[in-house]
Amino acid sequence: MLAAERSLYRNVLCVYPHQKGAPEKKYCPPIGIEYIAAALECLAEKVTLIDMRFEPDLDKFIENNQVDLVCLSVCWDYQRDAAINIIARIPSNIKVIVGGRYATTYVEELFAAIPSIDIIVRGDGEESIRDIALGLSLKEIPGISYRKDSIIIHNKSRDLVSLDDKIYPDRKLRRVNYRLLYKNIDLGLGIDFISTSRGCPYNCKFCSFTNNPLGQKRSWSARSAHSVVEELKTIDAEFVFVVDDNFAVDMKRVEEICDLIIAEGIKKTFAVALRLDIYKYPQVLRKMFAAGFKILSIGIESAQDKTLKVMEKGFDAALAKKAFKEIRKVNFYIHGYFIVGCIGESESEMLAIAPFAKSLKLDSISLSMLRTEKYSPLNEVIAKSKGYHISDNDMVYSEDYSLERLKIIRHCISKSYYDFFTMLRIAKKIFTAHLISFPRLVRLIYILLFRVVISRYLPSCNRK
Ligand code: B12
Repeated sequence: MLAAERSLYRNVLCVYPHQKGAPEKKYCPPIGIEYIAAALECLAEKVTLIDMRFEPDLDKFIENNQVDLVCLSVCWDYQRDAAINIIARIPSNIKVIVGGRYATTYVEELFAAIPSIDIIVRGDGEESIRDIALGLSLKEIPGISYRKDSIIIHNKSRDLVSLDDKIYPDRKLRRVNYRLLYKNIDLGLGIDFISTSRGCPYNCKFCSFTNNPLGQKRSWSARSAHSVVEELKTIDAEFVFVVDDNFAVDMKRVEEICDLIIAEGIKKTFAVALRLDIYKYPQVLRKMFAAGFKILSIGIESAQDKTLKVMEKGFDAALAKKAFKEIRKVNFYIHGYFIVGCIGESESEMLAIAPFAKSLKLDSISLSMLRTEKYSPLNEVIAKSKGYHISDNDMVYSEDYSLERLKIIRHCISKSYYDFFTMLRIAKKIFTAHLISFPRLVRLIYILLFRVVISRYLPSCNRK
């Protein structure tokens, strides 16, 4: 920070909004707003970070702290109502800035629903919040929408810049220890998120990884290996979920990260999402495993070559088999993503997911319904496909397969995949891949057996 750089705002409250009843995942640290807090930290005198899932009473922070700026993150649709209620209680002399994926997609709607929002930051927020805090004239700041008198001004979108190696969440601002939960039962494991890159250079038709929520094409951009490992050193949790859309684009960077982790003696278990193309780099795979990258999530999407072709996935079923044969030579826990209801697929073609996933010898799978977004390239495919429609909540269905029918098919695939032997394999893999340390594993088994099983069969034990 230059000595002259001071925020217009002295005392900032960064808030992850929540209200009772919203279907939140309490084990997920809100790193979006933490990035904003990190960008403001070197400019303002005081930055306080509140996760309302754990500290629901925001009033006390506003009353006692002489706050002059409140920043709220609205990432999911279910945070909208919380944001409305929270902002209504914020005194009008305090500036209110909102950002996040939902806010970016529904700018007009949020301004209309919440008269006291001053500014909405669209897309990535670090640069824009910094410009606002430094007092740049609003009309000069790209990527924001704001109220002027009674009209809403939308500035042009911000060009997507390379990631800043210096800005990442400051764990010292956290007032919460995030823990892995199963149905709100603490499984005894610390969890954290890290974002090492944004975007994906591929152009799969069903996916919006190459776009930000504004539909802007985003090229893959990454932090240096050194910056990633510096951040890792500030993380206590032993389980780290890398939130990158595609972690393994630049193999040299992946190797550098692994080398640094090993050299620094950092011992954690990482989960990453990447493409199956990684099979071409056996030495990188071995190094990743040695550095703790033990859980790989890989999108396969469909068992049908025709679908993989239309979706422009870049591989067919035969190549997927070859790739997983190679990847499985290292003892990773492999999670596969599939989509139920891909365009043009019949019920039997969808049901083929379970045997196909078994033939790939995946450890676990998740089955999403096909869904689109305002700027997804999938919209173009749907428009050309007769009989296909988009529901109010952006799910794709057809005249042959309603959403209800697709959910039943999904249930059948899941039931057929997760049989006794698959569950046994999962348990064995957790053990043999050392996904968690032995004492933690014993503790986990204890918690699962005594707390989960007993609370399920003896519900009265849980009653207050
Ligand atoms: C962790 C995660 C989850 C977690 C949930 C987290 C939670 N709290 O609920 C789990 C695994 C449960 C999950 C589930 C789902 N997810 Co998800 N998930 C993610 C993931 C991997 C990371 C999110 C993250 O931390 N990003 C990193 C931070 C830094 O980015 P950010 O939050 O957007 O913050 C930036 C800006 O938004 C902005 N900003 C944010 N807040 C604020 C506030 C202010 C004041 C300002 C100025 C700026 C600002 O600045 C930040 C820094 O630049 C993203 C992919 C990704 N790489 O982002 C997908 C993603 C968010 N998920 C997605 C989807 C579709 C889903 C599901 C619907 C999938 C499904 N089929 O079921 C479900 C829905 C779950 C739900 N909550 O309802 C999509 C959302 C698409 C969209 N535009 O809405 C994403 C983007 C993946 C993708 N590209 O398709 N998900």
